[in-house]
Amino acid sequence: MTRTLKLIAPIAVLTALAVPSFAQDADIDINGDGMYSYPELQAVMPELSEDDFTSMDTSGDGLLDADEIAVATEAGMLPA
Ligand SMILES: [Ca+2]
Repeated sequence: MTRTLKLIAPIAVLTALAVPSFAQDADIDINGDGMYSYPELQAVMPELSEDDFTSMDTSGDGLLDADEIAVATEAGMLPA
């Protein structure tokens, strides 16, 4: 193992532990609640319209949970 890998490996483990079991992207989920809000998504997808978000938010609670994210990703509305 190279010196660089020895440094990176523990960080990778910590990152894996910090991610919820449904593995949302921490770069999008700014507040770490495991769900994507419209502002969080729009920060990384500026072209995302509120209508697009609403169509992905099937429960209508204003947040995309793991199931809604999975469905939207399958449908190609969110990057995998
Ligand atoms: Ca929702």
